[in-house]
Amino acid sequence: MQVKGLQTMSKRIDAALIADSNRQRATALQQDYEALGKQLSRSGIDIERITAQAEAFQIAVPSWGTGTGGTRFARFPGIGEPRNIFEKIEDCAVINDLSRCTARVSPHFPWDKVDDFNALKQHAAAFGLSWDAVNSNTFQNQPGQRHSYKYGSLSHTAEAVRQQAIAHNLECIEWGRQLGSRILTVWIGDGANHPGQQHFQRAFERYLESMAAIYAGLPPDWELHIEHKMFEPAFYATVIQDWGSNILAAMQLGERAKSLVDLGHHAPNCNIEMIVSRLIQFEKLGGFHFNDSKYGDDDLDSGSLHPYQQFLIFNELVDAEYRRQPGFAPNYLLDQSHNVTDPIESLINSAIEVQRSYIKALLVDREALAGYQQDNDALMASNTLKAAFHVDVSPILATARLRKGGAVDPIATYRTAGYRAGVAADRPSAGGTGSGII
Ligand SMILES: [Mn+2]
Repeated sequence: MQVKGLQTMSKRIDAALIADSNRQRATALQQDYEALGKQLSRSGIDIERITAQAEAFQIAVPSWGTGTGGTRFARFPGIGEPRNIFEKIEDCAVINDLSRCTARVSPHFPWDKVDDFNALKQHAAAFGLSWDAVNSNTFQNQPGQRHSYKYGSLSHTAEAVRQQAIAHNLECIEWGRQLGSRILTVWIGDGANHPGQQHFQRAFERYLESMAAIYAGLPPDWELHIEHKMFEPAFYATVIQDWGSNILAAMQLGERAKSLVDLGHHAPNCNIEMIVSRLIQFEKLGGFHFNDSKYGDDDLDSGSLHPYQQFLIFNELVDAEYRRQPGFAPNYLLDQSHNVTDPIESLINSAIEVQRSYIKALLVDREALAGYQQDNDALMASNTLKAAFHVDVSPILATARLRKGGAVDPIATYRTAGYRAGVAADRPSAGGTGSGII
C-alpha cells in the first residue's frame, strides 16, 4: 500500500521527507544552537564537544515495547501493531531513523523466537539495526512446556522445573549468540504471596545453583545481568527482591555477573542514584532498564515524571566515566509499557529524554562540586547540580540528530509521514494480549 512519505518496499520513512521537515526548522535551530553555544562558553564549555557526545550516545529499545502494553486488568490494542519480531524491527528502524540514538534492539524469548536467526539478523542489519541484551522468560508458561512455572522457575522446589528453566536460558544464549548479542538478562517472577510459603534461604540457594549453571554456559565475552524487582507477580517476597539480593548473587556468581537497575523496581522514594553509585564502586553495574514511575513498576515513559532523578543517576554515571572507574561500561535499554500512546512516539521521546539527562550531566561543573563537597557547602553543591539541570540542551540534541541524518523534530516528522496508518493495512490486529509489564 502506497502512503505519502513511505517507501513501499521497506516501509522506512523517506529520507527526503525527513530532510524537508528539517529544512523548515533549520534556521531556528541554528539560532538556538549558537545562543546556547555562547551561554556554555561563558562556563568554559565547548558546545561542539558536548554535541559530539550526544551524537555518540546510544540506548537500546525493547522489542516488547513496540506493541501496546496493558495493565493487570486489560489491554487496549493500538492500530497497526507489529505481529512478530520482523515487524517489530520495522518499527524500531523508524525510531532509530528519526532519533539516531537507538541502533540496537533487545529481544525477548520465546516471544521473538524464529526458525532462522541468521535471516532475522540480516533483516535487522538491512535497517541499520543490531542486537542488544537477550531476555529469557520463565515467568510464564509456554505452549507445549512440560513443567509449570506457577510456583517458580530457577528457584523452584522441584529439580525438573529448575532444569527446564536453566535449559531455556541456555537456549536464549545460543539464539543471542547467533544474533551477535553479548548479554543475557535474567528476571524471574519467583517468590511468595504468603508468609511461610517459601523458605527464604533455601529458595535463594536454589536460585544461585541454577544461575551458576547458566553462568557456566556464557561465552567468554558475554555478561549475565540480574534484574531485581520488589514485588509482582509475587506480592509478599520475591527471590531477587532488591539491589542487595541482586549484588549478592552477582558477587557469588562471578566477575561477568552484574546487576541491572530497572528504575521502577524499587521501593517508593528509594535513592536509586546512590544504589547506582554503590554498584559502580564494586564494579557490578551491568546496565539499566529506563522508565519512570509514580507508585510502583508503572513502566511510564522515561523522564515523564522524575527528570531530576534521571539526571542525578546520570550525574553518577558521568562522574564514573570521568574518573575512568574500572569495569565501568553500563548497558542502556528502555523498558516501558505504552498503554495510551503510540509506542513508536513514546520510545522516540523516551530515548531522547534519557539522552537529555546524559547531556545535562556532562554540563555539571565537577571541579566546583568537589570543592563544595570538601567544604561542606551543601547549598552550593546542590545549586551546582541544579545549574546543569536547568540548562535547556534541546538545541544540542536536535543538532546531533540533524548531523546524523535524523529528524530535528522526530514526533512531528513521524506524524507527517503517516507511518502508523501506512502499516495498519498490512497488519490486521492479532488480538493477542502480548505483554509489557516486566
Ligand atoms: Mn525491566
